[in-house]
Amino acid sequence: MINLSRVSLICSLSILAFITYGCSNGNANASSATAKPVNGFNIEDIANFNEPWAMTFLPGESAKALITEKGGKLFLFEEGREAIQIAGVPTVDYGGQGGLGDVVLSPNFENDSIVYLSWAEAGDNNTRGAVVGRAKLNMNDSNSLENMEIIWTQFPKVTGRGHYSYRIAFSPNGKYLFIGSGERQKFDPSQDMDSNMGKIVRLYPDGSIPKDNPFYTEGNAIRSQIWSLGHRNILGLAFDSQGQLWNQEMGPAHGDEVNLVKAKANYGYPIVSNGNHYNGDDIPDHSEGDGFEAPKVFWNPTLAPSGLIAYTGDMFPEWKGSLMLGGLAGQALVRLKIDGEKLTKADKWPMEARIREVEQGPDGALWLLEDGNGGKLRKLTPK
Ligand SMILES: [Ca+2]
Ligand SMILES: [Ca+2]
Repeated sequence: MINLSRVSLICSLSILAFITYGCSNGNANASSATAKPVNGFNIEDIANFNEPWAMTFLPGESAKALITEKGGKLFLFEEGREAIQIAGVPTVDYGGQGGLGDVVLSPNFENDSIVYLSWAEAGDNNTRGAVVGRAKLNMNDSNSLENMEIIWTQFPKVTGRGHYSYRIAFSPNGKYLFIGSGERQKFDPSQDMDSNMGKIVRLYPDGSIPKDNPFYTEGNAIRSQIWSLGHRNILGLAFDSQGQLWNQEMGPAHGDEVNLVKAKANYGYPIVSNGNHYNGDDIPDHSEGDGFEAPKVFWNPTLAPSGLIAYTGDMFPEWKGSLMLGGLAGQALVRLKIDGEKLTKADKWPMEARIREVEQGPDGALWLLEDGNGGKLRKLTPK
């Protein structure tokens, strides 16, 4: 359901596109771009998407990216051009928090053209679960995905449509694939070693399991995947330039976290959290010596974080080496400063919209995707 007043505002400079496309399918209309300075940077509105969820830039100097829409569409976006819909996306179980999720490139994309996607897959008896698949992106004679193969499945499939997480990140050397697997709003799976829910898993790019994973010797197909546990709803996963893996996750009522992810570490959910249950029931806060890894930063009240990158560009020199993430409920862009294993809150810019995804363009510009119908693709450059 599109909120017409909001969409007409967003599309005020591209009425024709609104009529033709419902202002949703990657309406990359250069004439609609507006630049207004906000807190030290200019923001240009570049295009609109329908419930955009994730974005990743392609190699090269032009701003060319793949963008997912939660309803199940994948677009090839190029600045100044109409976005092209990519065929061959698998059927997704759309609803609640699920549908089509993350998109990332193979570490060897320039040679193998392989793209990784995550989505919600329906199971039997009204159950569903996240999966990760990979396919070849053909941009030559067709714009389509070929030979899609599922390489990872969330286990078990459960009822409900929340907390899939399904964020994907490759290690800097390209050797390992990390997947954030949410606890599906079922609480206990985060501590249950016979489920890969509420975990971060570590695989090889083909989905096979590295023998040096921390629980590999327990000889169980699920345990052997697990890298870290005690997570809730992981909506951002990124390596920094020192090779450290960070995740952000939504806490229960407040207590959103950014964690430095380490092998075998237990991040405590649902036993400890700096938030509490939505029904008001207390969850003890993280405390020294409780046996759980405490977050490096947390938010109370909530930010409802979404998206996560480590900024490496030259366009905003003062952001170099920082984590950048969005806020959904918090409607903000956030910068966190990394100092070794320490993390501190540096900046929080109000964006007056739910921010779903953050990415760095090839020239170092920062790109944001807003959440929801007609969600704007916005480009930030220095003032
Ligand atoms: Ca991304
Ligand atoms: Ca608490």
